[in-house]
Order: sequence, then C-alpha cells, then structure tokens
Amino acid sequence: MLLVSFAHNTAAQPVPAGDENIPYLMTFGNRAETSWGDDDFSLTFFFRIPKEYTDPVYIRIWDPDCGGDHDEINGVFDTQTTFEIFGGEDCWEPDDAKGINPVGNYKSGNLLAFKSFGDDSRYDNDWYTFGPFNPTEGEFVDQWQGYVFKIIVEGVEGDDGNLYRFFLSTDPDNNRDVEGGNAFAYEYSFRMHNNPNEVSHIYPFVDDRAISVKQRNFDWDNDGLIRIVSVARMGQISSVSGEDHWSEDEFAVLEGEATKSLDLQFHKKKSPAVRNNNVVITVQNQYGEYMPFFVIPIGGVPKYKYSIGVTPQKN
Ligand SMILES: [Ca+2]
Ligand SMILES: [Ca+2]
Ligand SMILES: [Ca+2]
Ligand SMILES: [Ca+2]
Repeated sequence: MLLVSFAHNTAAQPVPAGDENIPYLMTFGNRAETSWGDDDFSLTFFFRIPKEYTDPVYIRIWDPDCGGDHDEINGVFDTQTTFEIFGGEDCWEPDDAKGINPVGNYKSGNLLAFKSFGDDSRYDNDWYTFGPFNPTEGEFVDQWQGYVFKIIVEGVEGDDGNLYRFFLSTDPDNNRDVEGGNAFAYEYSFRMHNNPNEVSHIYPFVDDRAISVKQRNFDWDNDGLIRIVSVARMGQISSVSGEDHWSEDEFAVLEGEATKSLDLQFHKKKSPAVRNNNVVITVQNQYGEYMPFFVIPIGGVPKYKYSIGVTPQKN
C-alpha cells in the first residue's frame, strides 16, 4: 500500500487553506433551490492528525451562524445548520463516508460533538470551538499515517446560504496549528471570490491506481474556466457548468502525475463579474472512486516541468 508523505506539511491549517484561496465553505438550508449553488445541502470534511501528535486538538468554526455578516440571505434568515463531529472506528473507512451524497451510512463512526446554529449574533463573524478531542478518539488510518475525524455540516431548515470556515487548532481560544495536520474532502462546496482577478484552487491527490481522472462541477454559472496544472500539464482547459447543472470532463493521468497532487485552478470570468457564485466540485478515478482534496496539497503545489512532456502513464 502507498504510504503518503506529509513531511512538508508545516503550514497553517485554516480550511480552506492559504494555497487554495477559497473564501468560504458553503452549505444552504434544505429548502433552498439548488440553483443557488448547493446540490445537496450537506458538506463533509475530514481532519488528519499525525500519529506522532498526542495532545488534545480542537475543531474551530468561523461564522457558524446563518445571519448577519458573510451569509447569503434568501428572503429572511430562517436557516438552521447542524455541525456534527465524528470519530472512532469506521468514521472514514466505509464507502458511504467517502461518497459525495448524504445517503446510506455516511454518518458512520462515533458522534463526538454536535451543535445547531441559526441566526445568532453570538456566533456571527466569530468562532465556535468543538473539543478538546484526544487524537486517538479519531479513526487510525494507516494510509494517512494518522487519526482522522469527520465533520458533517447540513442545512436542516430554511433556504439561506451559510458561509463558514474551519481551523484545526491546539488551542480552544486561538488558531494554533497542529504540526503536520491536514484536512481533506471528496466534495468541495464553496463560494468563489467576487473579485474576478482572484484565482482559487483545489488539489486532488492522484494515487498510484488512478489512470484517468474525471472532474465534475455544479452550478458554475459559466464563471470563467477551469485550468489543470501538474508536473506534466501546463494548463489544460477543462469544462465548467452553467446554472443548476453538472458538467464533467475526463482525462488520462500522465507520466509523473501519480502520487502527487493536481492543481485545479478556477479562473473567473473578467466581465461581467459573477458575484456570490456558489459551486460544488468532485474528482473521481476510473473506478468511480472519489479522490481526496487535501487543503495542504500532498507533495506541495505542483509546478509544470517542461522536460516531463505529455506521455500517458504506463501502468
Ligand atoms: Ca430564508
Ligand atoms: Ca454570519
Ligand atoms: Ca455563516
Ligand atoms: Ca453558482
């Protein structure tokens, strides 16, 4: 089995992280139309704590309320959003947990903490902290050489958009990195920047079994284009969706790309600028398995190397 090196992961752990340049994660109330940009009103993220780390950790949520600043109103703010933290055996391992739809046994593992937020000024533009959690309360995953926790965010009432961020911290009151920590998801639901000059990124990890990659994106509102960069790819243009539907693009893994991350770059349309654009993206391999996006890319941000060229990978 492939063991992944997280050795370079010394950067900070906001989620989304700095290299992603994604302003907010996004989850709408379950009475919203999907044309607002959320396909299923459910977001799952995983946190990875390196096995060497033994002190308590905290999962902090910025702006967990749906009201006041940052959030997207639809009529009046009447949305409830639940945040649930899972650990224990089977928190990550079952297929339903690694899927992209809130179906089956996706809430697997032990429920460690839970809170529901409405329109509440106490948590507006401020932090709420879950924890402390002992790292061994997570699920030990050999492949990731660490303990994994899961957070599921769901809009259980209303029709407004909750925008928020996470931070994996060693401190309940401040954002302090867990050295070597990381976070990953199989489906990314997020808000794009309003400024058309900003470029956002996600970094799907290509394991050693992948020979092809399919990206699917939802409700992109034809906002610019997606470019794929890797050690072997200079900026291949991939398809974006229009309003309220999925588009997809499948391409072969090239030599040099396995066991590294791809850089999917989201270049916004310059004019007219698309504002408040909520989108969803997933990436699968040829088996239909969803590929994880680590917020701190495994192997670092990939840079195109001219000498590698474009040769399909030999498997
Ligand atoms: Ca509303
Ligand atoms: Ca708010
Ligand atoms: Ca919010
Ligand atoms: Ca959209």
